[in-house]
Amino acid sequence: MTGHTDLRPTDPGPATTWWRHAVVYQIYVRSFADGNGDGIGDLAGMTSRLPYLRDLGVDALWINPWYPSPLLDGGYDVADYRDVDPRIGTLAQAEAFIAAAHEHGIRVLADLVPNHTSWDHDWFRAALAAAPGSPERNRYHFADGSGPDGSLPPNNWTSFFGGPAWTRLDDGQWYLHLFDTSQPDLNWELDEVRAEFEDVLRFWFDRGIDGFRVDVAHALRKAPGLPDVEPPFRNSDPGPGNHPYLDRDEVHEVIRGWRRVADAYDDRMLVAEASVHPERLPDYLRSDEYHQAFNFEFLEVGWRGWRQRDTIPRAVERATAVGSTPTWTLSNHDQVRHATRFALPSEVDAKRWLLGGDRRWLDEGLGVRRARAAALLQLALPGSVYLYQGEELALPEATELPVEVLQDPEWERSDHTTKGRDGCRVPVPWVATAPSFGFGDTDDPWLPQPADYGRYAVDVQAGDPTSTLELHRRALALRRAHLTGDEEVDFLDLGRAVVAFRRGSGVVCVINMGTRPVVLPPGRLLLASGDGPTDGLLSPDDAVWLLAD
Ligand code: TEU
Ligand code: CA
Repeated sequence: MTGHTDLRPTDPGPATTWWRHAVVYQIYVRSFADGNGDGIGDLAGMTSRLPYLRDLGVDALWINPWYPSPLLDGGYDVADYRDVDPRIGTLAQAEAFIAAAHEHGIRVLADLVPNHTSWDHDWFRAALAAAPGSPERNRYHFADGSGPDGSLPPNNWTSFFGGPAWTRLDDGQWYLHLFDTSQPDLNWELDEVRAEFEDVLRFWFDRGIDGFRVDVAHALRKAPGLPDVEPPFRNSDPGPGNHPYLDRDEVHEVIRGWRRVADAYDDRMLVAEASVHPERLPDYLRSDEYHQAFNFEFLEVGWRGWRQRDTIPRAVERATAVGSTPTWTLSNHDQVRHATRFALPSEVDAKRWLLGGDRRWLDEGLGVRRARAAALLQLALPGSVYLYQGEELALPEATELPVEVLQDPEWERSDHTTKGRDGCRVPVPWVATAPSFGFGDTDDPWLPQPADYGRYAVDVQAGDPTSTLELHRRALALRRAHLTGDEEVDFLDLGRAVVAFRRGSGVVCVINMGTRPVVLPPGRLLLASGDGPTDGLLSPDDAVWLLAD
């Protein structure tokens, strides 16, 4: 590697706002850090770890729901949108946490869950106490059953977690829940519902929240009359448009209302969790709608270079065409951690494999190596990166959780055909030799950690230049200095399973997802995920950042 060109300095310019190229770190509150030793992560723990997050170099945090909740779906069953669950802390602590994060130069996104409430929410309790046809019931989707005696569900919709999307009450009526029975869907036809959520946004914006990740952003509006799902549509699959409950055009009216609320404040942002067809995603990013949306195609394609070569440039094009920036995510609290997905042969469905799959297929070392390479890929691309807690440690999935400890409603609702998502939600290891690996002063965290999680602990990795944590720290620092000043990217063709591109500053990223070494373009080595190139060749499962001649 020879030659030297000066890096162009970062100049964000006045029109550039922070979220366009942020690194956002996702905190799954219950599993991040436990401040009081009761086995559940909390605000005290999060606050104590702010220096760690600042040193890592992230720009913002996305906090999974912290609201009062019976926790029947990990807090995505919200009982009160204007408070904090007592197990997590108090509202005053949340405000103090937001302020402390700001002092560390870190912004904070909260999680908005508008499709459904918990069955413990005041509105749903009032609906249960009220009569069929009442205004209280009209805030949700209550309906009479079908069949001669109404004993069949009103339609054929199914829950994302398995089973019918309807539950029957003693008085004979049914209510709709696209997720768990404990998560009744709200009726977004009502102005009252819209006004309520706009007010919730203001409530948190007034307390300093910098934006929201919006849960199941594509499911709010349902077709009038709640018709059956019929071919070509399928349940839980948004399809090409006009699906009875997914990705309906009416949903965009709701979004515009939220955007007006956000725009009344300075510099706030909204990011959509909308699992829609990639070609429909730009509609969510119009200038009066979301600022950004998650790009799940990148996550789903995963370690398949020949496909990423197409999907990555298209994601860039789609986002930039509507004035947004692309986003990159490899893991979150709903997915098998990618260090484990990448450790399995690409044809294996990792989620299914968790339940009784052949353990010999797993190559943990390969998973770590690829996770490191993929980190350099996503952190070099233009746009924002959403990291999931533990990903900076190459933390693998907890693959051996005994079924007795599973908490995800998917396990029961799927009739035990999937283990669900608990394996990616196991508490983070901070200290290799402490109780619960330093998660908290407890031997009994809410989910058990694998016996060997200490190998990945923060204290083991910190200061070790070969660790995945230090790789992330260096990559984030280099990114901040050289990769966020503009959104330019030119894709290079270096082979069938190779993703390669040059950024405006002159930084070139190459990742080899194939099986043969790749000839690198000339340039000075800035960062390598593995041992770095030999004789100008990049090995399979490795990535580098070069400074082009
Ligand atoms: O997930 C929405 C979603 O699309 C799910 O179908 C997801 O793909 C599924 O959980 C995978 O098994 C969001 C949240 O991220 C998730 O944690 C919640 O359970 C869900 O909404 C309901 O609020
Ligand atoms: Ca706690």
